[in-house]
Amino acid sequence: MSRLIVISNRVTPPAPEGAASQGGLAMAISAALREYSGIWFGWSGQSTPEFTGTLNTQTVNGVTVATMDLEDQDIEEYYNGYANRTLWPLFHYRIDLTQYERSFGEGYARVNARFADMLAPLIEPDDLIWVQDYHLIPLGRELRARGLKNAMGFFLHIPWPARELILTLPRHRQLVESLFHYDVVGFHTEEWKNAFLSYVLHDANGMALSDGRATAFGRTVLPKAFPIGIDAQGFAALAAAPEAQESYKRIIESKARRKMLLGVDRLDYSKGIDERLLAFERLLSESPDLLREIFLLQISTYTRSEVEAYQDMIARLDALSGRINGAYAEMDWIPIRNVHRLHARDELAGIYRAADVALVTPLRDGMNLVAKEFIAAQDEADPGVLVLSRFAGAAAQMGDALIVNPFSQEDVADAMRRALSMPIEERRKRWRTLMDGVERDDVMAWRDSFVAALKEAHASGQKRRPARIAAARWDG
Ligand code: GDG
Repeated sequence: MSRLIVISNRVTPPAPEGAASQGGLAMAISAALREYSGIWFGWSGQSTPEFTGTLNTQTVNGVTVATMDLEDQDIEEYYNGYANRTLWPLFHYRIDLTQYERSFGEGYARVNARFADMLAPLIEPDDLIWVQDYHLIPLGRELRARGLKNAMGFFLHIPWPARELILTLPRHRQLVESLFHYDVVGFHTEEWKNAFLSYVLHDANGMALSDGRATAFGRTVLPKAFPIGIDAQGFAALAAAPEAQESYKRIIESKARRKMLLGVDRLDYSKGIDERLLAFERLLSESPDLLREIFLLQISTYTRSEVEAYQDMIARLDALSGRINGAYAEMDWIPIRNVHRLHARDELAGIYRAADVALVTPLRDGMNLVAKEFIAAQDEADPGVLVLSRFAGAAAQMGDALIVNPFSQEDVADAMRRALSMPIEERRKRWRTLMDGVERDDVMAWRDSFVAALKEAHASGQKRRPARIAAARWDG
């Protein structure tokens, strides 16, 4: 069997079940690699004064991880710069927050070349190469330039933006052209795939072929939707396990028979947390009967706190929840519990299970795994209700949630009211359909369908690759 080589920006070695360190992507990659022997390659998360080119290799829980440290300038320009100050806001429709600096583009190109230099010697001819996410779009091109002819796929975990937005990026052509060095380019949804095709057709003079492939820049690629899932059975078992029972019981006790609405997000402007709090405030002001009867537990964990947009957001969120609490709290009731602490995974599973309503209301989100985890964690006899933004990739699969427009406070407040009073039969019926989907389209299905498409696209051998690939420039 071919080895699977997975490359992502950060590598977090597979942690024991229930550990806090594993986010959605890390869980997905660990699951993918456990089946296939292979390597998970990427940045260690550590900095070094000068790049040494040293590779650290270890095998944890049957998965071999190979990491390298990056120097401070790399981290600033590539990670905090091009990835988190340019591509992340732009791809989440926030051109108001997007910074276009030439030095960021240079750092992005330099680090992608470093990844390729370190990785290329580890690759064997039969290996399947699977590159993850927006940090590493040019990596396939860099590997091809070093002579690799392997099956090579790329998966984008965030939305692909409308063409009007991507045109604001200096050197957008180079970015898109890089994607044509892969055999397969995966997106979470048809919507993101179609946005990519729209650029290819209108701005790259390309064509969509009847078999699903697209051609442009003299190359052919298969763009395809592969909606990511979670380890549904594993998560459901975790939520029912004794460790999760502890947090479940603590919440049930502290609810004091009130109903709990729950938000769980990485603290990020794309997640629509401010807008959610404002919608909750609206609910409180419009429904006096609900005062003292409900509360919102908002868990927002810090990420990327080096970037100014995130520091501003933390201050805004704390001020907003403080203001709402100040206006509505009573001596024995607080409407918003604003929590920034990171919870262990089993603790989180228990919290999901104790919630009556989950508010997953991002303004733009590639997929959103919290929506799926919430469903998997429910007690089927008494399941909670999912309120889900139509701008999350998950909405394409989870039509039995209460779908809302997160930009409309009225819409979200109405959905909260409806969720809080939904009869048990309707809750069970909606949950059953949602759970069937979460179980069917789980993370194993995601991995298997991507790997199968990659093998097939590569074997079809239609691609004509030039013998030499000129170095790309990213300093626009
Ligand atoms: C990107 C895309 C796409 C959160 N708080 C805690 C904690 N979490 C975990 C959740 C979930 C993960 O973090 C967040 O995953 P999301 O999918 O919601 O969002 P992103 O991190 O933005 O992920 C997204 C995803 O990639 C996969 O393709 O769905 O659209 O933006 O798993 O549970 N985990 C623990 N403690 C916490 O306090 N242990």
